[in-house]
Amino acid sequence: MESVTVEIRARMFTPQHIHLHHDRKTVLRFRSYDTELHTVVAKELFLSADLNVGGNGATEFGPDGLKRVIIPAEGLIEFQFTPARTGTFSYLCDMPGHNMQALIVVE
Ligand SMILES: [Cu+2]
Repeated sequence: MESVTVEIRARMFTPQHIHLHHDRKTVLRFRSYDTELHTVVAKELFLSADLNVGGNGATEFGPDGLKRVIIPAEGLIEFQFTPARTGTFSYLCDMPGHNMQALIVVE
């Protein structure tokens, strides 16, 4: 099982690029140190057939399935999934005014 943590501080995802492996079970955590809400919108990741979302976030669903996960202030969310495709995928926080984006590289 691969385990990766992305930290959120001052409206920034750190690190900006993470590397995951195709077909390897993965736990991807987002830990926020900010005192405001953030979200994770990660379309490619959300398509994973075996996706499980844990932690203290709030999931929001649209017609196409999971739309975003809201991370509370100083919260932690966790995605368990198996990357099904290689490639470079961007994700973002879609809170108004937040200019937060980063990359997942699956090799
Ligand atoms: Cu944000």
